[in-house]
Amino acid sequence: MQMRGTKDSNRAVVVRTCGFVLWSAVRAAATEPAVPTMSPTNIFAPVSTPANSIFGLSIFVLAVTAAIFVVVFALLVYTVVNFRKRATDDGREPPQIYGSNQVEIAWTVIPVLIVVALFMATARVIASVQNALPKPNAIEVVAIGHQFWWEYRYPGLNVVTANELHVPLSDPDHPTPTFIRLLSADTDHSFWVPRLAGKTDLIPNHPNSMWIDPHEAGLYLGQCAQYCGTQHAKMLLRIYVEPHDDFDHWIRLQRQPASTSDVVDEGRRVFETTACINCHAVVGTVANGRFGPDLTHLMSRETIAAGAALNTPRNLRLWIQKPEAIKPGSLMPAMELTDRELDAVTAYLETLR
Ligand code: HEC
Ligand SMILES: [Cu+2]
Repeated sequence: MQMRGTKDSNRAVVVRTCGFVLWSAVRAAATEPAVPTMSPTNIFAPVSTPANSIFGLSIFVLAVTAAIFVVVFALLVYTVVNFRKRATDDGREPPQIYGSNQVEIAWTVIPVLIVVALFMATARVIASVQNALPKPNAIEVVAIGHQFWWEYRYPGLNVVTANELHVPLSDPDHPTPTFIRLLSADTDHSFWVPRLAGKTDLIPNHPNSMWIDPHEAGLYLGQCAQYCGTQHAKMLLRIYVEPHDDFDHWIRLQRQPASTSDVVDEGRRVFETTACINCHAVVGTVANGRFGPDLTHLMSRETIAAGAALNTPRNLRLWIQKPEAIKPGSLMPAMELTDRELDAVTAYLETLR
């Protein structure tokens, strides 16, 4: 009786626990947003022609290989079940059959045909993506990979920025694609924004190119896809696709010289008398370094350090004080500024809109 009682209460605990887990799961599912949030790097949601072609090809290859899997697995199961050892087995070797020309020709020719079909489909997609010529109204961008950030130049528009690339929306009827020339300042990097295009490497002394024609506005994320050093994982790609008016507005603002303000004189003095200016440019001032990101319109960016942190005053101050705290191994040194200097420089940078 005693034993039974313990068992029963044990069972009650188990039932209650299971119930709680189930109830929590149901509640979590019910409070899930109506539209499930999709991964911003979802390879199954292309919004640009090159990404679309690659998606179509992947589905085709998956379908063919899935069909092969089903046929082979079905034959395997049939054989295992049908020819298993039975109780009536007399221990003698079953009849040995070999050599059927028809069967052997079939299982040689069919796979060859399948491989040829996959090859042709792939070659067609590669050619259609690679041989597209820049249209006269295409936007031209030069992307330069640095350890561990991205430099973007718009040669035709006279704009230089870092880490956050802005491109116009491309209406399929009046396409305004963006052609990107890929260069590297140091080692190999790779440009990969899955929803917009395939992966293309940035190789020193070997210019590559790629293009995108996004037909949905939004922010598309990616990441350096080639190991390039310690902070490779925090070398993020952010592409802002904007309607034409917004894009033109952004370009206009980027072309303006750096704003000036007397209130932040002290910070500006610290910035301009420290090694900061050897590595950073602020157009219209003595700062013309090119080793690090252009800071002329730093405040127009949502993130700093290639997407490693949000561009808030606190993060900015922390970054200048100790880049290691946000991005260990980054090539920006800690400049050993005093607290007062840090506040002043941060206040100055905050005016670079
Ligand atoms: C030796 C060169 C060097 C010096 C000196 C230097 N920086 Fe940098 N800075 C860099 C590099 C490289 C990066 C990019 C780091 C990364 O994202 O991996 C950077 C990034 C930054 C960023 C973030 C920019 C962005 O858009 O992500 C700010 C802000 C910045 N530096 C401010 C300063 C200030 C202020 C000083 C002087 C106190 C300074 N830097 C001194 C090389 C330097
Ligand atoms: Cu990289």
